[in-house]
Formats: sequence, structure tokens, C-alpha cells
Amino acid sequence: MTTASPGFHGRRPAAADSSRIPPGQHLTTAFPVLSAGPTPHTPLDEWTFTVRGAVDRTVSWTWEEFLALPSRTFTTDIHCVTRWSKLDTVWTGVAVDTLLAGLDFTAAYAVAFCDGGYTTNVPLADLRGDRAVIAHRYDGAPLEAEHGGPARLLVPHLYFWKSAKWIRGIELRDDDAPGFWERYGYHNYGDPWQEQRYSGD
Ligand SMILES: Nc1nc2c(c(=O)[nH]1)N[C@H]1C(S)=C(S)[C@@H](COP(=O)(O)O)O[C@H]1N2
Ligand SMILES: [Mo]
Repeated sequence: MTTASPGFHGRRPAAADSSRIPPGQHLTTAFPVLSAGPTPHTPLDEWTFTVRGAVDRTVSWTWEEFLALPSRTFTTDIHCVTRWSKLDTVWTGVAVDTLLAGLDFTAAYAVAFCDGGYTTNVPLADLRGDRAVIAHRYDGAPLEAEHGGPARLLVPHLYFWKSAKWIRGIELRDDDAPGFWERYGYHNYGDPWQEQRYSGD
């Protein structure tokens, strides 16, 4: 799964970086693709992003409307439960805060839903406070389909399975509802710094 060129194989993090690598993780410079099914290819003129569920009204954006929202570009580290971490990845996206602004809700939980049927649950607090974006660019270019394009959730402080590719919306909920991998024994929350890989960790 992890690919490394010979010169980088077994490369150790610089001392200054070791504090950025959660327990049980190793660095990769590659960008592995991990998908539970085929890559969907939804035409952009059929794509929408929807916030629905336990909220005062359902809101949707077309691709054009979504791209017109304010977005920000930032650098962050990502940590996959299969033990690779990648430092200093550069993303551009729309903050979930921006999508929730002006909506009235008391919901405490969210489920991201996607083309292809993948879901993942995240406490709503973890998607707010500028901690999560709907990313549509990676490293200065439109997000490639295999990495979740046209748009994916990015929640970099949780294991990367929470960063749902091909996201089409967020369902707000009063109760927590495990998503695809969470139902298959992955941890419900997935904090890489606590090594919350599997249920019971
Ligand atoms: N829709 C969808 N999102 C997904 C997945 C998936 O199978 N389908 N896999 C998850 C897992 S397990 C990981 S590790 C990351 C992988 O993202 P990448 O392929 O861009 O590295 O996406 C997450 N988001
Ligand atoms: Mo994963």
C-alpha cells in the first residue's frame, strides 16, 4: 500500500518533526489511495452539497454556488489508521462553519454522506470552530477523483477515514449514528493521538 522511493525508504522524521507523528504511525511522502469501492464520477452540473436532518431547513449549493463561497488554503498533517502519516499537505476548502452559518439547530452529531454510499460520523463540535473543511483543491490543483474530488471532507485532527471522499452533504443529528467503518469495528471517534483505531481502543 505505502510506496516509497529507495532513498526515502525507512526515512526517519527530522527531530523537529517527531512531535508531529502520532503513536504507531510512520511518515510517507507518497499519497496512498484508500477507497472501499469504485471511484464515483458525478458530473459537476449534477453535483450539490446539502445540509439536512435536525436543522430548521435543508440547504443546498450547486457546484458553482459552492465554489463561490469563501474558502481558505492551509497546510496540515494527515494520519491514516493503516499507520501512514503525511506532513504538510496543502488543501483549499470551504469551512464547515461557513456552510452552517445562519442555520438554526441544536444537533450535536453529524454524518457525512457521499456518492457511492460511504458515510462517517463525527461530533458536530469537531466539524466547527474552523476544524474541518469541504476541500476541493489539493496542493494547488483541483482535487483528483481518486482522492475524493470534486470535494471531500477534511477533518485532519481525526484519523483519515473520517475525511469522507466524494462528500455530498452533512446530516445533522440529535443522536450519534455510526458510519461505514465505525459499524465495521473502527473506533467511533478516531483520535490519532490517543490511538483510537478500533472500537475498544
Ligand atoms: N467516500 C469514501 N471516503 C473515504 C473512504 C472511502 O472508501 N470512501 N476511505 C477513507 C479512508 S479509510 C481513508 S484512509 C481516506 C483515504 O483518502 P485518500 O485515498 O485520499 O488517501 O479516505 C477516507 N474517505
Ligand atoms: Mo483508512
